Amino acid sequence: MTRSTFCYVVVDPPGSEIYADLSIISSNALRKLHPDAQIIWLSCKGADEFNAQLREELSRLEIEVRCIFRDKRYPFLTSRYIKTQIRQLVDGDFLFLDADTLPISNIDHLFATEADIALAWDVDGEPWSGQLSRWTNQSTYRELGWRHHDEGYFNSGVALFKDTCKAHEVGKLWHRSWYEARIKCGRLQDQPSLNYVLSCAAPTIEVLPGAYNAIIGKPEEGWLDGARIMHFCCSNYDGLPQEHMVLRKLLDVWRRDGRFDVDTFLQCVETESPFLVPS
Ligand SMILES: [Mn+2]
Repeated sequence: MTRSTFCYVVVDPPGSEIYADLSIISSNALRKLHPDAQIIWLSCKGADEFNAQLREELSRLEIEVRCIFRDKRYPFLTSRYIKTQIRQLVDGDFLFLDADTLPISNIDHLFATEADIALAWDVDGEPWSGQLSRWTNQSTYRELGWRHHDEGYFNSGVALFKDTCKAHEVGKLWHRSWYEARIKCGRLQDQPSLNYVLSCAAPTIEVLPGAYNAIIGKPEEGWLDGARIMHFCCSNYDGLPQEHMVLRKLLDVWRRDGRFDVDTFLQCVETESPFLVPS
């Protein structure tokens, strides 16, 4: 049996390692749930350029770091530049995970899908944040004459790409369309272009239950039932998980002690709740 492959794009603002820290936490969770998985970080630096604490953990967790190109000046742009090319940069089937995700259950079965791509819906309905609302992306769609999938708008924080012709076509078009939106509308986000491409390239899509991309703060009920991958959407909070969240404690302990707080993680696995259990 082949090993499952999981990928992150890790690009930090100058002087910060917030996304590296979040990615190391998510990767630690993955390693607990998937001891044999291949974990790849795509970055704008090599493994030896992270701080000593991260370097040690990268090596302990056997994470492969690939430096795609070196440019630390425009982190938001660079991370999307890499993320939108991910299908071309990684071989075989893989699951992409945002740095601010936390898997809390083995998810190997996702790879068995017959579809080209698997991903979950984004927030639907009323706009409530710049990144997540379909509504706030409408100007980009209008300006470029784009449309999105008839049934809704997907979140790109958890996305399975199979090694199929159609998935590769989506990958190429995604990067090209993202580039077009950047040049013509100054739009740097990767979700508008991905949603456009999913509607026009028409890959087969497995719509994952929301539990595989349990977006914390989602205003709908039921989003955490049987959660398997939590998505804390930290970019809405300047990169930092909110105080009362499990991910914040995992981050604080990692930064303070240089270790993955297994007890807090296991509590989260057990309770399927993003909130810290009161002590
Ligand atoms: Mn995210």
